[in-house]
Amino acid sequence: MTWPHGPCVAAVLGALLLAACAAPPLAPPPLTTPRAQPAAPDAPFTDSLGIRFVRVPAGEFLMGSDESPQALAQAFPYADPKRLTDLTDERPVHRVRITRAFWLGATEVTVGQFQRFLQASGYVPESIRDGSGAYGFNPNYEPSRTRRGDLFEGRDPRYSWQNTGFAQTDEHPVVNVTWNDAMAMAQWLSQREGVTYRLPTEAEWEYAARGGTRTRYPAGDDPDVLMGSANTFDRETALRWPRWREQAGHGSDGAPFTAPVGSYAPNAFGLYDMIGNAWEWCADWYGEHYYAESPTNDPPGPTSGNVRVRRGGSWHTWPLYARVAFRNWNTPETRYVLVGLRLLRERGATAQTAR
Ligand SMILES: [Ca+2]
Ligand SMILES: [Ca+2]
Repeated sequence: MTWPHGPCVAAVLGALLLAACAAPPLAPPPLTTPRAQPAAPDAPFTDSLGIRFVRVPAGEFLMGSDESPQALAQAFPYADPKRLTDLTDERPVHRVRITRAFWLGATEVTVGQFQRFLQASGYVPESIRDGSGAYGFNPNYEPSRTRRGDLFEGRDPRYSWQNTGFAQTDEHPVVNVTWNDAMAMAQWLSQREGVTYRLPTEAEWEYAARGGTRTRYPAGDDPDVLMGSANTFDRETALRWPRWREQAGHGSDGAPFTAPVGSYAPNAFGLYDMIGNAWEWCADWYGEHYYAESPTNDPPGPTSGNVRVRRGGSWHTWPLYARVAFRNWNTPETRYVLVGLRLLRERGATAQTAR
């Protein structure tokens, strides 16, 4: 489950010296030999940290949702009616044009990729740098006995990107990372590889997640489609949070906590886990009324704000909030056990840097 607000709790870039390798002079190729060209410039590739990127083409889509509270109540009978009327920031549905193709991480950034970033850059994540830690799962923790009533134990210095309280391999999505951490990773990669890495805008994120669909989820309208297509709050997860078992998906999706990235089928663009697993930070400031004033072409989000957008839901998100149009946000220094990131790499990457 996820509250619309989530926890609102309060970049240093490392330097990398790349050794320049002086290549021996090459003889000019014979005239009959074509110049070396990437065989398929738009084919997926893997960057220097091992992040696999796929090409998302330019295009148009209808952003947002105008479903009525009545329609939502039919699909989500256990939802609090008040919450169904609170979703006005998804309106109006409006046409958005993504004018440039871009590369997007096929998966969320993994624990292993984030660790390689830290090792190569010297960057220290915010939860460690400020000493206050992050959030984690403790089976003995009881939310109702705490002042905040938060779903997870924290903040606590024992928790960080390295310790969530449940098992995380190098292939699981990194969580407990702040928006500032995400930006630091993107900026460091940009410097290292000479091309722009960044977070997707909210519009780019929804366009990529929909993959041409207009349904509640990329796999369809019925909340039950989540059980085979995404890692959300299922019956297994609800065993640990029985208070919200009625909100859970109708079955098991195979993962009570995070799942290794790419465990479920990709969408039409070849992107995995856009819905569920870990929330994904977006570049934008959050604007509740932004959709009414959004430009059509490449909307960048509001010019100022207090909180940053996150999208897609997580392993702990109820089906209502795992809808592709749902919007959520947190302060840039928030670190939470449900929130990770996915990176965007702008086009212009050369074959030499793409491996
Ligand atoms: Ca699950
Ligand atoms: Ca996700």
